[in-house]
Amino acid sequence: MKALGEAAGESAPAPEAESVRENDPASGSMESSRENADDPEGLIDLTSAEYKAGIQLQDPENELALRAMRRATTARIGLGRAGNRPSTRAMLSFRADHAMAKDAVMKPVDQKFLDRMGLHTVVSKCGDINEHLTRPDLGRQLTDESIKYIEENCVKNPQIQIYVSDGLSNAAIENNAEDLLSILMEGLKDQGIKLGTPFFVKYGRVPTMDKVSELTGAELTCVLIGERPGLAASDSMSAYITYGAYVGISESSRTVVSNIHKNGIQPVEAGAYLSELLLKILEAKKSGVEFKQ
Ligand code: B12
Repeated sequence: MKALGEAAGESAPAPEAESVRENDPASGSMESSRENADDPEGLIDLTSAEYKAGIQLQDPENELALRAMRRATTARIGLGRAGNRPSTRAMLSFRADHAMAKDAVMKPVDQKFLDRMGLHTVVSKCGDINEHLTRPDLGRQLTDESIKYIEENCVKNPQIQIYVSDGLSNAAIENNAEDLLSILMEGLKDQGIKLGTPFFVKYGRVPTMDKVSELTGAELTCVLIGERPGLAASDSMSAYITYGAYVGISESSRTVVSNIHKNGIQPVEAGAYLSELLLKILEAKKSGVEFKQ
């Protein structure tokens, strides 16, 4: 009761307000919750990196060590508990991440985004998102109409064919492809590389690139594709690269650069790295396990 009285007093600061977690969005203090409830602009984004870097445990034995551990991993550690249940904050954060992951898979890539990028859409043999999720074999094949489009409209026999595909995360494409693709294409053009016509494959899987390679006659093919979302990142994109790809080529012939997103490899940085990597693979005339970086 004494502590309560002091905390409520006008001159005495509340013990919670003096703690090092005063400005920590993840501190879980009643003070910050109240502030946010009054000010909708100040609502905490439970999925943000800033929130996740904070700690939620009320009285950690070694706060510095716990902070260091939380910064070192995206795993859900040091969440605390309410009795034998997760705290409300931990539960809400989990559900928010899960919702982001579901949205990333289920929502289609925004057509406005594709228009802005100037990417024409071709489609795999999957008729809808449920078929895309349950029939990876159909996701690896293109419809006759898509094949015709590529044959009639795309640059033939490029040295490098780059294209974009939703894969398993539309958010990955919307958040990363624009920055990366422009840097990558510019970098390769500057080196005098003959580039293929970029386009977008809806409901695509990684090995769809083998068909694209056959259709365009590309020496080297690179797909920017959405990774299966997890609870740490729902908008992570990968670049899969195959030299001399054909339908049925072994997976070990691919090189992959994964985890391209705002809290992983930054898309601009990945664009610069990839343009160098593609040139090296082109020169070596091999990709995947045979290619030594
Ligand atoms: C799902 C997954 C798998 C699944 C793929 C099956 C499937 N369709 O779901 C399984 C369990 C088989 C798998 C196996 C392996 N994987 Co894996 N996998 C992933 C994961 C979690 C998501 C991939 C994804 O979303 N792809 C996009 C969708 C649209 O592709 P898809 O067409 O449905 O599926 C294809 C790709 O997933 C691809 N694939 C999956 N893993 C790998 C790894 C390599 C090196 C290559 C070339 C291709 C590849 O194979 C699938 C079939 O064609 C990523 C993590 C990440 N952050 O990306 C790791 C990841 C890509 N895998 C990795 C590794 C190391 C492997 C293995 C080499 C592990 C091993 N030692 O055996 C094998 C290689 C498999 C292969 N195809 O050659 C690493 C690659 C690291 C790197 N930069 O080289 C990653 C990044 C995980 C990690 N952080 O270490 N994987």
